[in-house]
Amino acid sequence: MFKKILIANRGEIALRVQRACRELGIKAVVVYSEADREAKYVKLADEAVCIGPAPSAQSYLNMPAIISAAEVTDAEAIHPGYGFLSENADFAERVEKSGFVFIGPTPESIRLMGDKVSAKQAMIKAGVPTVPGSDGALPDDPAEIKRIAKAIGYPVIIKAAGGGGGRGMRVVHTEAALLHAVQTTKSEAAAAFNNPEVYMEKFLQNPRHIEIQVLADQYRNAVYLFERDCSMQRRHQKVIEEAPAPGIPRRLIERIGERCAAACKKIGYRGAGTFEFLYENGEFYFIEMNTRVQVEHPVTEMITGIDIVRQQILIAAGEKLPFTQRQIQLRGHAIECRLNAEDAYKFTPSPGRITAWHAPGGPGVRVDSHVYTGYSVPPNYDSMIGKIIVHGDTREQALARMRGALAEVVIEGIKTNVPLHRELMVDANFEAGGTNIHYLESWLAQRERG
Ligand code: MV4
Repeated sequence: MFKKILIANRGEIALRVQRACRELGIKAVVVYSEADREAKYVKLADEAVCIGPAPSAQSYLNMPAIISAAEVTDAEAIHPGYGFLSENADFAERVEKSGFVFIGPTPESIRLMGDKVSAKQAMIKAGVPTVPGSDGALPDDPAEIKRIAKAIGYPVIIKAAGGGGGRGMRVVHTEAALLHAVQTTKSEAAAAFNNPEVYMEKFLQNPRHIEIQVLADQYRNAVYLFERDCSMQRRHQKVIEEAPAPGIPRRLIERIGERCAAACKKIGYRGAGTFEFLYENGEFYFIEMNTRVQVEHPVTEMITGIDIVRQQILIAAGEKLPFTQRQIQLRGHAIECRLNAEDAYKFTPSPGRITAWHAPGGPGVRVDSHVYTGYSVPPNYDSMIGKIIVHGDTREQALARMRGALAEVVIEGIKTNVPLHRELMVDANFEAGGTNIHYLESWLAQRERG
């Protein structure tokens, strides 16, 4: 097993990875920017190395600085967390070329999934259902583009191969608007991702966002850890996640889960991963794969009892998965509310000093956060300051526990989205379960109108 790991991230995930290290008897080195000098995970770490000024480009995205920090501290492996360099294939490659273990998939897997056209083609080959669309990237010939759209049927969506997570997409409703939309998406993609390739899909109007968590080792063993429903989002930022997904038959989850695990084996995937699907009218359609640990991973940890970050580390150290699919049991229901330092309804960031922080507690309540009373939320990074995750035997119990946790939590000095969560947890449609990806935005618009 590793003796020392470097954590190339910040915030709550830096603390989460440290906790997994501590449990495994591994020393944790953190890197931090000048803006994070006073952060809790910096104080708690075994060693801490300042890697640059506040802007991410000069710190958490600074590959040479991070690799140097691993060299000077004698770390053996690097955990990238989520965001920042976590899905950067070049970083994974440089980490390994420098003699460290990258705690994640191979650079080849990251690259395969980073290009959404090659990801989709790999999934089709592996038998994972995808959204009907163009076979690979769109050709240049306008007549052919029109033919493809007509065959798919309007509305269609044009997506950049280099995009993902909602970046570089455009919906097209009519043939009259098609070619201009393709051209615009291509030029934007060339500028943003240095890759002008685009592809086309049938545009699904009211899907849910359901994702499947997987774990795979380097010996072609792979399992799925069920699903998460991440439909409650605004502008591609998830707000609430839960598992299991309300109302989806378990046999459908088993079928799609088996396909995901089989795909992992087929492509030689290793580590934790997430298959993102749109779910509409009882069907799953693959859209993207994330090759990192995700913000919402605790929801899955709560319903399976499996520590996903611990497994990432064990897999990277060359261990075999310690369980088979049939040993993985779904137990109860979990819900996560992301806590953001922002205005609850206007969503404007609200960095600054937290003058009071009281975390909720009690049975089935977990809080993953790096903040404390007196901590200053820096303005330089994502506004997420933590997550409340609850577990219950049933969805009703989990909901009751989340309502209780949100009633208990105290965060003063900055604005947070706690009031939004309190409202959503008593919303009749959320309570009923199964709302789609548009629900929150229309709920907010409705609320605005009064
Ligand atoms: C779609 C779609 C409808 N039809 N693809 C947005 C993020 C990126 N991961 C894929 N996205 C979408 N792709 C087809 N063919 C609707 C979305 C979408 C969405 C997906 C998941 C979660 C939230 C979303 C919000 C708006 C649009």
